[in-house]
Amino acid sequence: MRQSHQLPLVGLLLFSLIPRQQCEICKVSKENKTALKPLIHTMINSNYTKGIQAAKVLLSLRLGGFLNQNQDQHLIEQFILTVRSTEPSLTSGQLALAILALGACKGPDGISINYSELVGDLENKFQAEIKNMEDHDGNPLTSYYQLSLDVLALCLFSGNYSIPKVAEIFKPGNKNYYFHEQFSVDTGAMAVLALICVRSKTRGQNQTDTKDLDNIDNHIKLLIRKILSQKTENGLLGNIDSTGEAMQALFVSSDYYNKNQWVCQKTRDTVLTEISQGAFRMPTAAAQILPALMGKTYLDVNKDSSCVYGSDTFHISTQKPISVTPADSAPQIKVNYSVVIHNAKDRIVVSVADGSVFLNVMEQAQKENAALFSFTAEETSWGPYITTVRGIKANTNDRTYWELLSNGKHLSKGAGSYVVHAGDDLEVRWSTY
Ligand code: B12
Repeated sequence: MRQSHQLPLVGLLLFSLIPRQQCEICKVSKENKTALKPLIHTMINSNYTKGIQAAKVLLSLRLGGFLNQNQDQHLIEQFILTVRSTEPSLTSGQLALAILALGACKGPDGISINYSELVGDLENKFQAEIKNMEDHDGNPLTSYYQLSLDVLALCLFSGNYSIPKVAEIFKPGNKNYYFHEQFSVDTGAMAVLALICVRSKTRGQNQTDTKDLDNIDNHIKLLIRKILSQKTENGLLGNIDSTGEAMQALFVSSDYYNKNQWVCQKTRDTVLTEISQGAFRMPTAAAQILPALMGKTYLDVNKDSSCVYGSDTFHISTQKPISVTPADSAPQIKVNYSVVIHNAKDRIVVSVADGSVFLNVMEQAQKENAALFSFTAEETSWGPYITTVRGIKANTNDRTYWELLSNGKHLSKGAGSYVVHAGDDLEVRWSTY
């Protein structure tokens, strides 16, 4: 059931009667925009403006109007080439993000994009996800985060998808919203954005079964409830990296919860404090938080509306991002490192330079004993993702992966960004999510 918009009681200030969208209220003011500069610099001065990993960065910069026309033209031209050359090997969510980035707004004349071909390919990749779920105990080829991106892009770019199927698979109780039985706020937020899009496109359509639409309404309501239940004392939604997309989900779904359930200014102010303390150093992390701070959501993607170009010129670097590897002169620290497979634990103590990240420890251990500590990593939009350890490979069909822990605690950062401390007990554990 939907919340009704009740007028505030007599005595409240007149301006509170003016309906204002959450995104407008929460948007960073003009005077405070300089606070966002570190995010923009992180995104622009990274090699993530190249390759398929650029999709989220490009989407974010274009939605926020942070590029000038030349930069936009240059980046889009480069990105089209990337998409063309990699398209068959892209996952469904990567292709969906690429479509959202290319069609975020109407770019410079002279660039033509064949959306119908891309959308057709996405329809096929989405079908393959569903087929995989049917064949493998409900597990998609990738994740529900990606399936949500798929539905969002198909919905915004007039692709085909089945509304009854969407209503069926996006039930909030589905295991794919959970990792280790913990609700994934990122996944829930992306699903809300997709479902709100589907819901708004079907408003007033007679041919859609009202039962499916009621179910979708119910899913949105329950997902929002779950997202809000992950609100922390200081207003973050889930953790720092899920907050941006959760804010977007809450912006577009204000009809589904009571206004007093979320003080968006508190969330925004905590995020601004985090930025001033150096958070969001990774381009993808910066890209996920920026749209919400500009009062934008992925539902603002519109290929027919002209791009807004910023007057600021940001220098675009083609260099690799500054490496987190500490200087050779840094003092050495000792850390414990273990590979855990079921009940078997192989442990080693390694010395690494102070300031090293988890990955450096894994590399050192591999150097010292390749038989026990060999591993492989794959470059992703969040940095290196550990795919195999001792030849054992993560697999989405049986929901297995290599989990990273420090001192027994599940880490909320990856191997390439978690800075280790002397005496840490680091672990990669063969786990099921
Ligand atoms: C799905 C998912 C997973 C799945 C991935 C497998 C699958 N079924 O797809 C599982 C549950 C296995 C997983 C594991 C981890 N995850 Co995860 N994951 C996500 C989620 C919800 C969606 C990723 C996605 O599909 N993106 C869309 C596609 C199009 O982009 P992509 O770059 O091609 O996606 C790939 C990578 O994102 C990669 N991946 C997933 N998680 C992580 C984490 C890191 C650090 C890296 C480098 C890569 C990576 O898997 C995707 C498929 O290949 C994101 C949320 C988000 N906002 O992105 C969190 C998220 C990326 N994960 C996160 C973390 C911390 C982890 C772990 C490090 C947790 C841990 N302690 O072990 C591990 C990775 C360990 C390792 N082996 O390197 C954080 C990263 C934060 C950060 N600052 O680094 C995020 C942002 C969640 C959050 N809000 O905290 N994850």
